[in-house]
Amino acid sequence: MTGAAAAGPGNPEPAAPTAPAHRCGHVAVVGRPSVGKSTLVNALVGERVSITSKKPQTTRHRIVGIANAPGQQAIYVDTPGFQTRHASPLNARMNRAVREALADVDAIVWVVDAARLTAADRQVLALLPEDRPVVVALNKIDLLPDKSALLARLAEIAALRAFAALVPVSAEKGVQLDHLAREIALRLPAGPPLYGPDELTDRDERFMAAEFLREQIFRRLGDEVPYATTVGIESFEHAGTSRRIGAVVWVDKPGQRAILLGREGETMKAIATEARKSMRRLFGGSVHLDVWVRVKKGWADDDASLARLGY
Ligand SMILES: Nc1nc2c(ncn2[C@@H]2O[C@H](COP(=O)(O)OP(=O)(O)OP(=O)(O)O)[C@@H](O)[C@H]2O)c(=O)[nH]1
Ligand SMILES: [Mg+2]
Repeated sequence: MTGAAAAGPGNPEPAAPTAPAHRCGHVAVVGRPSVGKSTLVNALVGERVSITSKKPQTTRHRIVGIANAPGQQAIYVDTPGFQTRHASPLNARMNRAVREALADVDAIVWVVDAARLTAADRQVLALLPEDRPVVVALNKIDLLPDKSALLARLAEIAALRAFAALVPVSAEKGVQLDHLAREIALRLPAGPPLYGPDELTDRDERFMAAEFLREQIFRRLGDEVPYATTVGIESFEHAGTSRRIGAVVWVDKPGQRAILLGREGETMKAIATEARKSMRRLFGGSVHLDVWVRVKKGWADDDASLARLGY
């Protein structure tokens, strides 16, 4: 007969497996465009490290956001929405950033819209390595009129693969994020923190300044100009707690420059004002921001030009 002998004097209880003293790992956040990946990373980090907008393909780079909790550090890797429809040099680079982010992470958060699962979602799932734990975040549950539909969606997704966990959340409203963070933490390996306690992202202030400008362009302008735009930082002076930043917004055509500037420069002024607020919040201290809009035809059309612009 097998079975453990009773614990007692001279027959000590076997040591229970102890939880590691500290956990730390990289967690890729992936999904099709606009499902709320960056909103989720910001909510988990507790600070806006990745820009967001209603328009698909807002995120163009791999961006790290760091979340510390007692005994653990989760290093979230936000990624561009995986593009399945339009082939362009920029999209190819963005998809490459997704594939590279997946290559060396300890766990994956696959973000889907709780309202629907599309062919594009399934294509993203097919990219996810089978040997890594995948936690599914069913996002935007605040928008579901009929909560019973969620049960059917959970069953539909659970049938696709053996997932580590499925968690309905609202990244925007902060619903069930603790639960999601706990499920993720269980999948982090033992290890010391890789970032200091005050670090929020792996990106520097120059990058964040350019991103906050791009965010306002995505949020404020119609369907053409944001996709024809990139931002470069020409100068960044840091003295004490104040920063003096010179930025150039590059567009593809003169007509787009006119739209960005707006009547008497009003549109650009509003964009710069809002972007500066985000910079002040993240950097602390004062920010003086000068922005110029310039035309560079075909900036997104070839690899050499994209590489020069930091893609
Ligand atoms: N109602 C609601 N809106 C959300 C939620 N999460 C994100 N959104 C909104 O969805 C839109 C897209 O969010 P993003 O975080 O930019 O999405 P993304 O997946 O990073 O998009 P790309 O970077 O373009 O792939 C934004 O307008 C967000 O405010 C949510 O939980 N509820
Ligand atoms: Mg994003």
